[in-house]
Amino acid sequence: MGDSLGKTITCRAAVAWAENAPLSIEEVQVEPPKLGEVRVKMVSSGICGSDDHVLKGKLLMKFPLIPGHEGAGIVESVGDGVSTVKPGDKVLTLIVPQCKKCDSCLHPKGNFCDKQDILPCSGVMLDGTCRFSCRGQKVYHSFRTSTFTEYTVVPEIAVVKIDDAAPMDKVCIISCGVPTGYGAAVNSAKVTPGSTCVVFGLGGVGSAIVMGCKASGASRIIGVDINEKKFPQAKALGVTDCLNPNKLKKPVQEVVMEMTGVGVDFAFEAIGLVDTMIAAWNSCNNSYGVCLIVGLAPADAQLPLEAVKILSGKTLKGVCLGDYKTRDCIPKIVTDYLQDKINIDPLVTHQLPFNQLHKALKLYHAGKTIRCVLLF
Ligand code: COD
Ligand code: ZN
Repeated sequence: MGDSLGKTITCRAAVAWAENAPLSIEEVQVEPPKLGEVRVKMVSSGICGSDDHVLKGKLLMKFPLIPGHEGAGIVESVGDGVSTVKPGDKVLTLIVPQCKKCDSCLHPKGNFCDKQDILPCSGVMLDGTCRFSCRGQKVYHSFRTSTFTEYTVVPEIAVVKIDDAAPMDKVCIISCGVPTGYGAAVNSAKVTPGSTCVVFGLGGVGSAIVMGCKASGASRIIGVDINEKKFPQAKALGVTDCLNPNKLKKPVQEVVMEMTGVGVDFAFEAIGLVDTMIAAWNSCNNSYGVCLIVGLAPADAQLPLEAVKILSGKTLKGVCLGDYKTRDCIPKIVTDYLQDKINIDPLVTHQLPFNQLHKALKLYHAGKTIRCVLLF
């Protein structure tokens, strides 16, 4: 620690120079943290579907940038005014911060803090500047987290201390995938015992949704994915019926309706596509069904629904990070994991050293991973 204090650190990071360009591992400069900021030495980072959206340019982010948001690390140093974490603390980075001051943070039900950098993405820290540079050029942040780097700088409000006993090679997924999915089921939808559920998308987030539905006592969990390689793992987590929309003779929502007779109690969309959002909505029971949109749609997409159908009583709800107030709730999920109240291990299917990032992305794109964790 000591030596780097207050100085710029040169380290390795993955830089996306442009959308759809391959990531390149570069030497980057990481400035010291400014007022209210924290510099973190990364230990692990998951590869989340949202990172893929970023790299494909679906979120209108500024390039070059350092991607990644699902991170676990150790605080290297803190800027002035930082009081909630100190050097040496184990922390998770938070794509949705908790400033504890904005309307959303102060409202009992809100969690989408005003200070998030998702909608829209500025790519800069809260003071409007960047902490990264590479080859003399400014490099933008993604979601003010940027975890595909040996060191990153994040706002204090976007980082939280976790239990000292946390296994750092796995808990990074509790930074995003686990609360996003598991939380959508147990905290946001509050899936009820004996209920029927459908989960669109069986990636890392969809799998965590399945775990949450199962933990809540759902009696039937229908899993939908176009990649059948996801089915065995999904079944192991609690999916009772698997559907591949590409192999069905009818639209998937019609098949779900036939299977259940009345439509599901809870439908979850964890892909981020308009068509699957509509299919999830139309899979719900008309009277009491609840449809949760977990996936982030492309920046300019519209969601057309038959307006008349909303009258019958069903609910459409968006949810980000499981509706959890992140700094208050995420450390508790880590503690629950340490106490065997939730098992995230089946979600971490692959672990690779950071310098094998390209292999990790290949595995992700081949649909072979639930979560691949990069280790620094
Ligand atoms: N029909 C069915 N399944 C599909 C289709 C389709 N047309 N297209 C893709 N799929 C499947 C894929 O085969 C894959 O199994 C799955 O959908 C997507 O999984 P991953 O592993 O690529 O992605 P995840 O699970 O890591 O993330 C998915 C999200 C949509 C949740 C994520 O990308 C997202 O949009 N997150 C934003 C929402 C949010 O709350 N974010 C918080 C921080 S990420
Ligand atoms: Zn994520």
